[in-house]
Order: sequence, then structure tokens, then C-alpha cells
Amino acid sequence: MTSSPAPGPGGIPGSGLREERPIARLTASAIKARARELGFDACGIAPAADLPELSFFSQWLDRGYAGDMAYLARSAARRADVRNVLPSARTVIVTATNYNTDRPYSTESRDPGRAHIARYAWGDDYHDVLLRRLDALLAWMREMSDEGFEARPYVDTGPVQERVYAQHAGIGWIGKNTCVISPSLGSWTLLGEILCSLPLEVDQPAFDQCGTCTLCLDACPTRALVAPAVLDATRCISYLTIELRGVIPEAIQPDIGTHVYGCDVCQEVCPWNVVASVSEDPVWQPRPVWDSATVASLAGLDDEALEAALQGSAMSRARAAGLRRNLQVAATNIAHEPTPHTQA
Ligand code: B12
Ligand code: SF4
Repeated sequence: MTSSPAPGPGGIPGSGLREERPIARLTASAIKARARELGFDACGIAPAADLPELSFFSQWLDRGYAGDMAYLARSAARRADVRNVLPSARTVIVTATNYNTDRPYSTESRDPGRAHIARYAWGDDYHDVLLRRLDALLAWMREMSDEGFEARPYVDTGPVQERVYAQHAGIGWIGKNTCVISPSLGSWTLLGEILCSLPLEVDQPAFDQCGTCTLCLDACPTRALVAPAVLDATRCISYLTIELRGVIPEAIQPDIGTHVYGCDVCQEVCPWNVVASVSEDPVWQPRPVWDSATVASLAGLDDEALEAALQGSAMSRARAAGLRRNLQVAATNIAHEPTPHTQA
């Protein structure tokens, strides 16, 4: 994923030709404008520095909150600071992309058989979409730069604490639900970044605007948010339905309801998402198979149809077997749901 530095200024070696390159075209504001043209909804620049929130990560691991996500512990040293990933890094260019569509929230559903799938997974795989856009941004930066520089683009899977850099790039603050909340976009955004050796002008960090609100902590079906901005992933439906291999612990299964892939509840109840921006970008629009899906409709698909539906989607991470396990839990929960006659 490392991009090789572009040739420095001064011409094309051995050709006798001088390369024409106007100076100082690669400014922070030019990068942000280009990012918008490429489909990112926000872009900011954070310093590659000792940011105070970076230290929470090791405490979080020590408390066992990462569960079976062993890759997080394995890469802890690199995650502690982007300069452990790219020693020359001076700045982190952070992008946020709104993936929200106009469909209702899971918390608004009145159909007990409805299969809830996390909003970010309804369209194309965001890793591919955003990495392509970051590659395009980086290629443009190289064209515009008078000097060679080192850079690495990442979306989600890199050893980078993306939310911390997003906060320090002024994109939004880390909310009590741990999501980055932008005052203008809400929290339905996906992050991507370029670690960069250029000393670009950095932004002011975003400031916390959660105030006294605790709606997300109160609404979490599994009480995974153990304190403001502290998530015990082992209790989070997103972890249980996407990351966890094997059997979901029986005691927590009833609380999962009909969430069959990920969970959006702590964002759906957030006041900053009440009037959330909606994206018209075709890549985020729900695939017909997930739109209005029920547990029964998905359980009725054979393996071939399920694998085809997962192709090119972020849900391919769970694979058909994982989805079937989750559908089984959801079907049991529907069967145990009290009917209007048995309700007190
Ligand atoms: C592992 C992981 C998960 C895990 C753990 C999530 C978590 N909250 O830690 C699980 C599988 C549960 C998960 C779920 C989801 N994820 Co996820 N996940 C990641 C990943 C790969 C690493 C996150 C990480 O390092 N977690 C460890 C904790 C310590 O880090 P953190 O959440 O960033 O924590 C900050 C705060 O919690 C706070 N904090 C922590 N401890 C303390 C203590 C105190 C006292 C204080 C004040 C603050 C504080 O500061 C932390 C920074 O250190 C990132 C991508 C990346 N490379 O960063 C995506 C990422 C965070 N996930 C993302 C998404 C979209 C989701 C889901 C919405 C998907 C879904 N709908 O199911 C849910 C959201 C659940 C939630 N409320 O967080 C997006 C978030 C975008 C955004 N706007 O915030 C990211 C950034 C991926 C991306 N590239 O867009 N995810
Ligand atoms: S994603 Fe769902 S389970 Fe996880 S913290 Fe948010 S509300 Fe709780």
C-alpha cells in the first residue's frame, strides 16, 4: 500500500528537459477542495503528533474490551502513533464520507420480522470505494507537489486510530457512542486517511458537543457502552454479529433481537442524526436484496444466492455461514417475542 515518492523538482534526469511545475500549488485548502470533487463530504488535516486520546487504546485493550479481535492487540504498538507506521509522517489528511440513505431507522420499524442490517453495509464495499478515491487524491497530490513526499492511504483496515485523527482534523468529535459526530453531517460517515510526510497546515480539533445527553448509552440493547465514549466490544451487537466467530454467547442472544449484521441503534437515537444528511451517491444505495429484508426472506435464500448478494459488499466479511448463524439467533428471538395476547 506504500506509494513511492514522486521524482523531485528540477527536471527529467538525462533528458535535458526541465519539468514545468508552478510552486506551492499543494496547499491544505487545495487538497480539501480536490477531496470534495472526488466525492468525500469532508476533509481535514491533523498533525502526526502525541495526541492525548491515542493513549486510551492500550487501556481499552487491557480491559479486554477487544474480545477476540486479536489483530488489534497485535498491531497495538503501531496503532499508538501513525509515526510508528510511517516514520516520516508529519500530517494525517482525514476524509469523511456520508453513506446515509433515505430509508427508515431500525428503531422506527414496527415489523417484528424485519432483519436489521447496518446502514453502512447496504451498498458497495466502502473499503474499495474509498480507497479508490484516496488513491485518486494521492495521485493528484503528487502531480501538484513540487517536492517528493511519502504517503500511505488507509480505510479502516490500517493500524491507525482513525477516530482520534478525525477529531483532530476538525471533522467531528468522538461522541459518547464512540462515533465521530460532525456538526454538519451527523455520524453516518465512513473515515479514510492519508498519512503524509508533508508539513501541511493543520486544522483545529473539533470540540465535544454531546453535553449532558445520554440517549445512546440508554438505548444500547446490550448495554455495551459502559461509560461515555467507552465501548465494551464484547457486548456490542456489531462485534457479536460481524467479528465474532463461532457461537454467540447464549446469555446475550435475546438482546440482539433481529439485528442480523451490525447495529445502528446508538447512532439512530443520536440527536445529531435527527436531520441527517442523505447521500445520493449510487454506491451507497441499498441493494434490493437488503432493502426491506425480513429474517424469513433472507433465511430462505440458498448459499449460492446469499454469496452472490454478499459479493462486492462490506458484508462479505461475515460470509454466508456467519449470516446464517445470525439469522438463526434472530429467528429464535422472533419465536420468543411475546405476542399481543401474551403481553402483560
Ligand atoms: C475495531 C472496530 C470496531 C469494533 C470496536 C468499536 C469501538 N468503538 O471500539 C466493533 C466491531 C464493535 C465496531 C463497530 C462499529 N464500527 Co467500527 N471500527 C473498528 C476499527 C477497525 C478500530 C477501532 C478502535 O481502534 N477501537 C478501539 C477504541 C479504543 O477506539 P475508538 O472507538 O476509536 O475509541 C475512541 C473513544 O472510544 C475514546 N475512548 C476510548 N476510551 C476512552 C476512555 C475515556 C475516559 C474517554 C474520555 C474516551 C475514550 O477515544 C478512543 C480513542 O482512543 C475502526 C477503524 C480504525 N482503524 O480506526 C472502525 C470504525 C471505528 N468503525 C466504524 C463503524 C462505521 C462502525 C459501526 C457503526 C458499524 C455498524 N453499524 O455496525 C459500529 C459502531 C459501534 C460503536 N458504537 O462504535 C467507523 C466509524 C466512523 C465514525 N463516523 O465514527 C470506523 C472509523 C471505520 C471507518 N473507516 O469508517 N468497530
Ligand atoms: S452498535 Fe448497537 S450494540 Fe453496539 S454500542 Fe451501539 S447500540 Fe450498542
